[in-house]
Amino acid sequence: GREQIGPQSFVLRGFALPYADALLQGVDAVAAQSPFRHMQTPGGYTMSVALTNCGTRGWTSDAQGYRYTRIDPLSGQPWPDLPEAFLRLAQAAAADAGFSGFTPDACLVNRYEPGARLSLHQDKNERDYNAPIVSVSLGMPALFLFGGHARTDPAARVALLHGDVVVWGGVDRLRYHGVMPMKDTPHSRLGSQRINFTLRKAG
Ligand code: MD5
Ligand code: FE
Repeated sequence: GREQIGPQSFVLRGFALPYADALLQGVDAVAAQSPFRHMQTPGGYTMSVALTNCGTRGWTSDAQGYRYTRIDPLSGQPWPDLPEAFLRLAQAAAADAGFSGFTPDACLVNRYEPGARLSLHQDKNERDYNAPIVSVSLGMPALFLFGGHARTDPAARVALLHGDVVVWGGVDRLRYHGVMPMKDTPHSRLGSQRINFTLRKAG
């Protein structure tokens, strides 16, 4: 089913389930080339979420700030190619939510272990806010926080489960959002981890 959580945001429950095997193979292939790592924030903290990227651009954080790069600073090589299954899923989900012709060039892959969280933030490092962002959740369930356009606006809580896909676009694209600290509710396939990857048009 398709749940509307904002004027231009939709949860597509279970949309990724038919692709799950291919998606997890893709995550493994990406991580073999560009391993998951805990990045530093500009404020001097270490992120509790581990991340990697694929596509022609990848999101990175260090003492200098947040930005997209073509080279993985850990491997010194370009980020791995976007797996075919990621692209097909993203385009199908975007079209389902009313955004046809989505051409992502970046994919940020987050890995959550118990206790990991993502504090409220906006995604503002992409060049073009007209393109949507497609998010795919695999493994342990998460409580997603969906806020407003001001940090202090109240946030709705949305449970995101294995196989759920969310599409954010238009007026919802710059809303504050985050992920509550992860509980340890092991998943049959992925154990005590949650993988979330987001397809974006960054360049
Ligand atoms: C996650 N990741 O569950 C989330 C899913 C991130 C991040 O937030 O930046 O890696 S993506 C949620 C998202 C993206 C873009 C816009 C909005 C939400 N939004 O307007 O609420 O690991
Ligand atoms: Fe975000």
